Amino acid sequence: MIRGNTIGIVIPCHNEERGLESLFSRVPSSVDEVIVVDNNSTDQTAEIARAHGAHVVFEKEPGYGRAYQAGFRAARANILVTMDGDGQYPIEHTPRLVNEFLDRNLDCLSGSRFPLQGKAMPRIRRLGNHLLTGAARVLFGARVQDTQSGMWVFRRELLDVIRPTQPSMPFSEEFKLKVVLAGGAFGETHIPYALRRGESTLRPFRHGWENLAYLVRLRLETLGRAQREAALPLRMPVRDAVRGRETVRH
Ligand SMILES: Nc1nc2c(ncn2[C@@H]2O[C@H](COP(=O)(O)OP(=O)(O)OP(=O)(O)O)[C@@H](O)[C@H]2O)c(=O)[nH]1
Ligand SMILES: [Mg+2]
Repeated sequence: MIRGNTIGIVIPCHNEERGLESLFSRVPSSVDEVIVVDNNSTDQTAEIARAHGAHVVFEKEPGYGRAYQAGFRAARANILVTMDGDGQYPIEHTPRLVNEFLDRNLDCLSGSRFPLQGKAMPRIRRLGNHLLTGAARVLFGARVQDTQSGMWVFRRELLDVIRPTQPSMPFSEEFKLKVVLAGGAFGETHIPYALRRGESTLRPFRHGWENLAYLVRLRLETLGRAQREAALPLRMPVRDAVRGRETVRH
């Protein structure tokens, strides 16, 4: 619990037994629930998560976005924090991020990994990340440093407003850009990024193209006002809707 808010961490996992061990050794005491989504794992992901007191949810269909949707459905906390199961994100920074999220009165606070410290990200991925974030800036005019970060903070009710739908890797950029497109208050704060534990299943070129194609599609879908309303049916001052005040349609 932080300043009257219950805190939940949602972690999508496909074979992350090694990363989970590292994460669970650093969970802050102010975290009320940890939801681990076991996405078709063939290792001890679910057993390890359960042994550490996590709520384990299963999702059969592969996909990063699908795994998050299953985890969000199960979450009960007021404020949710996302992160990968591979131990790369600083779970111990959760209270700092939540406090900053509250202090800055944001709808979504994302942890930016840039500028990077150390060698946690190979050069090709660094380039891919910068290209994708550059494309998002050009296409949407969004002031964002790291569209691909896996660690962000928001109130659970925000989901009813932005309704993310991407089943796979574009889920992360979709989430952040839909907050911006819906007129929400989006902010970033720097986070350290560590080396991955366990094997990566990310295919930089395939996932890079998939993410870029999604950015272009989302831009086309939201070009005109009518299209934007169709893509974001609850376009609003996000903060009013999230805080339970009357939702205003533009
Ligand atoms: N790639 C992938 N990851 C999934 C899937 N379902 C859940 N995940 C989890 O989603 C998180 C993000 O995936 P990662 O493979 O770490 O992606 P990344 O951080 O961009 O790339 P890495 O450098 O490999 O860590 C991890 O915790 C995965 O275990 C899936 O279907 N595919
Ligand atoms: Mg990762």
